[in-house]
Amino acid sequence: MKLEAAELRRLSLPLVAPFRTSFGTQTVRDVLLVRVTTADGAEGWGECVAMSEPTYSSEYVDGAHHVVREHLLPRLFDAPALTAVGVASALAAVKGHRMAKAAVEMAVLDAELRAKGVSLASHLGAVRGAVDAGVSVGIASSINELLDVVARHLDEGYRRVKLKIEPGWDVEPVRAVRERFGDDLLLQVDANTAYKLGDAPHLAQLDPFGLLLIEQPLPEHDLRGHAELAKRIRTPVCLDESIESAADAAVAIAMGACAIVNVKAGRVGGYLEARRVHDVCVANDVPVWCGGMLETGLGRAANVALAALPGFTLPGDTSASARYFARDLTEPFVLDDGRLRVPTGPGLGVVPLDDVLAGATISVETVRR
Ligand code: NPG
Repeated sequence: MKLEAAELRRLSLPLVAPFRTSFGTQTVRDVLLVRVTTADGAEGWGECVAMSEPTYSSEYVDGAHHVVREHLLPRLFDAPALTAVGVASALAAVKGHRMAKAAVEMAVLDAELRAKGVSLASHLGAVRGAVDAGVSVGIASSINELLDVVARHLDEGYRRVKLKIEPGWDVEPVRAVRERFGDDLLLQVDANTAYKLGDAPHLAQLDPFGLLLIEQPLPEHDLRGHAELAKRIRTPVCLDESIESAADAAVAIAMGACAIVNVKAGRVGGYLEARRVHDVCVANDVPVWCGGMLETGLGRAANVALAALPGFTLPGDTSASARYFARDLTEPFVLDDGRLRVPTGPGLGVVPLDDVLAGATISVETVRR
C-alpha cells in the first residue's frame, strides 16, 4: 500500500456518568481519530486511546495528535510499500508514543484488511464469536452508591465487576460488594499505581475476599516491588501500566511480578504487539484479559476482536456502548447474555455513523503525502 492522506479528527463525546479513578475523574472523552486513505482507494480508521491529561501514562491526546502529524505520518508517507506489519518498524526511530503509534497502525491495519476482505478477529487468530463482558466501576462517593451501581450492572448481565480502588477506598467497598452480591461474583480491583510496597499488610486485608486479581497496585516501573508484594499477599497480582511490550511481559513474568496480564493495544503500541503480549503470556501459562480505555465503538470493535483470542480466559473491560455513551460513534455494542459479539465484517467491521461523527467533531485536519 501507498499512503495518500490521513485525516486527524478530534471528537468530544460526553460520558453517561463521571468515571473516577485513583488518578482523576473523566466526564468527557476527548478522542483523536485517524482515517487513512491509500493510493488505491482503501480507507481505514484508527482510534487513539490517550486521555486529555498525562495522568494514566505520559501520553495525552494533544501530544499524540502532534506526534502523529509531525513525526509518524511523514515516516509512513515515505514508506514505498507500506503494510500494517511494517508500521512498527517504519516508526521505530520515534521513541515511545505507543498510543499514537497504535492509532496509526490500527488505521493502516483496518485499511489493509478491508481491502483483503478479512476481519480483524480472524486476522488476529480469534477462536470465539462472542466475548464475556466485564465492567469497570469507578470510585463512588459512598458505599451505598457503589452498591447501587454494581447492582445495576449485574442486572444488565455483566459477568465480572472491577472496582477502582485507592488508599481510603479499598477494603470496605470490597467487603460491602462481597457481602451484598455473594462469593460467586467474579470480582477484581484496580489501583492504577496508587499504593507503595509498605502497604502490603493493608492490601493483605483483601485476601479473604477471593478476588480474581489486584491490578497495578504499585508504580509502573516497580517490577521488583510487585514481585515482592506478590509474595506477601494471596490475591494474584496483575499488571497493566507496567507492561508496554511483549518483552516487558516476558521480564515481569520471569521476575514473578505478575500472575495475570491486562492487555491494552494502545499501551503496547498496537494490536499486533498486543497479540505478541498474548502469545508470551500463553507460552508462560499466564492468563490475560482485555483492558479498556473508554473507547468509542471503533476501538471497542478492535478490543472485542482481540479478546476473542484463546489466551483471553478472563472477562475484559469490554463493556457495552451504553456503559459509556448515550450514542456511540458506531452501531452500539449491546450485551447479549453478558457477552459482546465479535464483529465479522472486513477490518474492524464497524464504521462511524455519519450523524454522530459530525455532531461530536471539534476539528478536522487533513495531512497529505
Ligand atoms: O471500560 O473502557 C473501560 C474503562 C476500563 O477501568 C478502565 N480503564 O486503568 O484500566 C484503567 C482504566 C482507564 C480509564 C485508564 C481511562 C485510562 C483512562
